[in-house]
Amino acid sequence: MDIRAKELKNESYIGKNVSIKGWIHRIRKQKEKTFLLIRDERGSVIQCIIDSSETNNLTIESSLEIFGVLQKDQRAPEGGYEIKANSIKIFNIAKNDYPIGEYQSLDLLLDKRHLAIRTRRMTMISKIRSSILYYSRKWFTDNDWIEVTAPVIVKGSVEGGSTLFNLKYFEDNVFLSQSAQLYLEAMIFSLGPVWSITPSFRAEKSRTVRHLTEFLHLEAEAPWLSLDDLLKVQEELITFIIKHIVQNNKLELEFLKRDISELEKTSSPFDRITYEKAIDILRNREFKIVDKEISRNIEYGDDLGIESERILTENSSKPLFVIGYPLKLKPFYVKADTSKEGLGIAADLLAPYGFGEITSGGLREDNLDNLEKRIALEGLEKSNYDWYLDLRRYGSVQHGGFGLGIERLMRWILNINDIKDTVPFPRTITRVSP
Ligand code: AMO
Repeated sequence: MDIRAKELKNESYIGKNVSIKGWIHRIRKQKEKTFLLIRDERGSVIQCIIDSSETNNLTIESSLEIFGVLQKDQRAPEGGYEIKANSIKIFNIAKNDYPIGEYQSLDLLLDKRHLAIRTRRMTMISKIRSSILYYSRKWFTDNDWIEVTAPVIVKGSVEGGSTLFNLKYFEDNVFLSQSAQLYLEAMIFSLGPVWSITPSFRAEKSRTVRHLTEFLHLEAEAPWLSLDDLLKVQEELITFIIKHIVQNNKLELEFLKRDISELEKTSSPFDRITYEKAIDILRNREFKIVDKEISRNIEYGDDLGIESERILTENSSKPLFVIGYPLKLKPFYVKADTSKEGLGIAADLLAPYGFGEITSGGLREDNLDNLEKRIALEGLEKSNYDWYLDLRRYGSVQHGGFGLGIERLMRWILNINDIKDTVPFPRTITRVSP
């Protein structure tokens, strides 16, 4: 009987002939007996005991199939089950210099990422990543949003020129997409509420624990909604994802030592404050920013950054919407709030416990003249946005959407500090390999 370790650890198999395929995760040789910890293809482990005479050439990460009888022994790790082996079939004897061990520098683990992803921690993280994608898709499908895809090779910037990656495209110069938003906006006219999940690219020059140069971007856009509707969509989506992760990924969360009670506090509605209130809180805390190499108190008009966002949510257990940023801090497409001079109808969502921004969104400028002015004001090349302006020329309607960084969401859900750990092959300013 060939099944995975997790299913094998079951009373009903005790005394039966079983087999397991996998890799040698750990090996402990004694004179007569050798204890192998076998890791199966899903990252579960089971101890196998085998005569030492059979194991002379076995090395860490060798792949094999073990045949034997399942027995119970309290001393066996992770559940007290083990296989008393009577024969093995070898697929590959690994070279004996496997570079990943218990204590490694972070750099080596990243250099050898193609092997380091075999660690059980990375397996658990990847399984939760898969669940997050699954439940995102499920929420949108259940709520009648249509999944679309947008091109990644584009002519115009969405989120400002400073983080654009140039790409030589035959005789032309084009960019890697920073966001699918403008294309999603085009699709709401024939599909209504749409969403997509695509990689976005940002030439982020700073090294931080929350920036990648390539990240997975979940984006949604819908016609005729208000900012409040949009915040509700985000609340529902995120609470749905978390509720199901807590229910269905218990093993992984436990392995990662995630405090589930913290996640269970995520419920709608999330907290909300205005941008002005956020600045007031920070001013009361005498929060300083460095501006042209001079440190000064934060003021209205300043952007929020990693540290200020951390302060705003470090003691909260619920996510926090910061609403109504100054237009000058936001890209050209943000709709101006006619009731509040200089402010945009936009909101960022900050994760609790200081994890910082995980989504950004709002209503889009739907008036052609205003949008043309904003494009000119930002010094953008109008011809690259002519197609986008058509959306305002032909049947423009109030609409809005948001973008959520999957890796940012994972940092919070998994309580992981460094965003690189949320993705199997991270891309940063200094790393494009493996
Ligand atoms: P923004 O640029 O704020 O807005 O991005 C949206 C969300 O994407 C994530 N994110 C990142 N994640 C990892 N590494 C990065 N370098 C990175 N940059 C952004 C964050 C962020 O909240 N089009 C707008 C959204 C909209 O209004 O619909 C946009 O892209 O989680």
